[in-house]
Amino acid sequence: MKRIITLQDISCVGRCSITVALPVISAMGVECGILPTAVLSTHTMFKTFTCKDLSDQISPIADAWEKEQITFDGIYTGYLASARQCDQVCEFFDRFATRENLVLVDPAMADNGSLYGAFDESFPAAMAKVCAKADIILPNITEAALLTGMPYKTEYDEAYIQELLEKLLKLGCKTAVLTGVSYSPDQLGVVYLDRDGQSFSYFTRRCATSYHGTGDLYSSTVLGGLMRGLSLGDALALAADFVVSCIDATAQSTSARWYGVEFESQIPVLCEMLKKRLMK
Ligand code: PXL
Repeated sequence: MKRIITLQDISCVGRCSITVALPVISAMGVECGILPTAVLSTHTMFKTFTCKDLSDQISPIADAWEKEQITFDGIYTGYLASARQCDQVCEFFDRFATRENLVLVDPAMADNGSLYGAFDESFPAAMAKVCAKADIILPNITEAALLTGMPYKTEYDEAYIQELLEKLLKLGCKTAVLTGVSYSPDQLGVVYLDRDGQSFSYFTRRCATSYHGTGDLYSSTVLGGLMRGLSLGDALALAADFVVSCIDATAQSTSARWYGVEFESQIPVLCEMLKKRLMK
């Protein structure tokens, strides 16, 4: 069984980061180790939250793993709490990334044109250094604009997306995947470009409501799919279909949108979708 390590926060309530990555990646048949970078009462979209920074734990934990010769088939990072943590994650890559394993970075820091509340304007430059060391990065359009210095647009054409992707590759990563791309009101999808000039896109119908945490759900599913041997295109498509199915399942719920999507009921659907793609 493949083993991955994910470095991101634990938001105790609110379905994001580790509370999404762990169940989803495990359900996909991949061992999911965690390195919690901070513990928050909830994610930062709640009005009141606590945050205990665990930066001082990253290096001793890494030391212990190195001594035990623990290795990972994948390293997956999400929300990081500070610029210092971005530097620590870069050091972690230097120690644990190899030619054989996969480094996937979701630069979870912004959406809908603005940075998350906990960050200041210097943060994207720190996250860009993390992206530089990745095999695959998965920003949304807001994050891509902040990482590249390009303007953020809500109305755009294929040339804008292509330019964003090319500038993302210039950060140093091998493959850039843009999420939340839409060329028509009823569709939403992903587009990728890699260093060899290969590209791919996949679109689903656009759901009426958006929920917090779907980015984390998406990235976790992509990583799980890749670890199970799917091609990047198949993993991206599987993750998109799964997120749509989770949003559909949540649409009847009266729970507020910032509690995330009810992915729990869709885990059997995910396993079925994965099985079908593996048999293709
Ligand atoms: O879903 C991304 C995320 C993860 N962790 C924390 C967050 C957010 C987004 O707001 O606040 C703590």
